[in-house]
This record gives sequence, structure tokens and C-alpha cells, in this order.
Amino acid sequence: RIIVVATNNKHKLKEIKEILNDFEILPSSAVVDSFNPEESGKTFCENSLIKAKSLAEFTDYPVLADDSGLEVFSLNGEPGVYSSRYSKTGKDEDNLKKLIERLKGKKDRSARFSCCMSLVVDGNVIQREGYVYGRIIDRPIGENGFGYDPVFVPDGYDITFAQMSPKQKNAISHRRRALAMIKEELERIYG
Ligand code: ITT
Repeated sequence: RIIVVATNNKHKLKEIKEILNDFEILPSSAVVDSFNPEESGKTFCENSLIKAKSLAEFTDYPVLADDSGLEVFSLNGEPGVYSSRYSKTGKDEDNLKKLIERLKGKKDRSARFSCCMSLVVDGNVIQREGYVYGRIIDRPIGENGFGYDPVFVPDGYDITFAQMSPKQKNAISHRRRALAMIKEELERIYG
């Protein structure tokens, strides 16, 4: 039950390992030296498929790719597929700054995290999407997680993803919701 994950993001890899804990998860470096396909898609599913297919060229193991991001409703879905490259530097800290700036004075601060997982197995493609809804606060709080976690408060909670333990975040995240459905398919394939 080996799966290769097509990501360069170590935080994603850690969460995927925690969620798919009864599979053996390998990083892309297990099958290829460097891996950096151009994410030219307009949707999370297009981009995760680009990543999964391009790594699948180097291995016969099943390949899983995650494309994800934050969509803020009053900003017409920004940063969306540009979440990791929202600011000029693309650093988490600068991305957060830009988002907080863009939301200044906006009443509607509702948002969602989206994740599209693409799984390539024996040339077949399986895609599943997961979402978690919440709101964006006006300053970062919390040390855990990555990316926009310090400003995202999921519905039904009064703490950010970055204030949650990995276990708490992984129980309700967009990534978890997409992976729960991928897991069903994997169980069906592998038994
Ligand atoms: P790979 O393409 O190598 O997988 P990446 O970080 O470039 O890594 P994406 O293009 O999918 O991945 O961008 C995802 C960005 O969305 C990520 O860098 C964060 O800024 C944000 N994001 C996604 N999931 C998140 C989460 O669980 N918590 C906080 N931010 C998240």
C-alpha cells in the first residue's frame, strides 16, 4: 500500500501522512530528483492533475497530488489558485499581510479553504474535492500549521487553524475531507 505524493510542500506532506496513516507515503524525491511542473490550470483540480500526471511518468506506484488554497468570497475568490504566490515574495508572512490589507474595511470576511486531490492509479484518474468554511480575522494568531492558517477561523470555532493541534485541524480540514473520499477509493482498489 505505497502511494507517492507529488508535492514540494512539507506541511502538506505531513498532513497527508497523518490522515492516510495506514498507507506508506513516499515523497516525490523517492522517484525523481527534482519535480516542479508548471501549475498553469485555472482550477484546483486542473493543477492537481498536472502535478499527479507529471510525477506518474516516473513511477508505477499510485501518485497523489494536492492542489489547494483559500477563497475569500468578498474578493471574488482571491487568492484561489494563486494562494501560494499571492504576494510578490510568495512567503506565507507576506501573503497574509496582503490578504489582511485587501480585506480592510470589508464587512463580509467569509471564506473557504478548498482542496482537490488527484490520484493516478494504473493510468486512471480519480479526483475528489474537500472544503472547509470559515472567516478571516484581521491579524494572525497561532503558531501551528502553515500558509493562511493563522487568519482562518473555521465555522463553529473561535480559534484559528494555527491555534489548533494538528489532530484538531486534520479532523475537519479541506484536505481531510478530500482525502476521506480518496481513502474510500484506495480501500476499494487495495482491499
Ligand atoms: P505543491 O504545489 O508542491 O503541492 P504549494 O504550496 O505550491 O505546494 P499549492 O499550489 O496547492 O501548493 O498552493 C497551496 C497554498 O494554499 C499553500 O501554499 C497555502 O498558502 C494555501 N493553503 C493550502 N492549504 C492550506 C492549509 O491547510 N492551511 C493554510 N494554507 C493552506
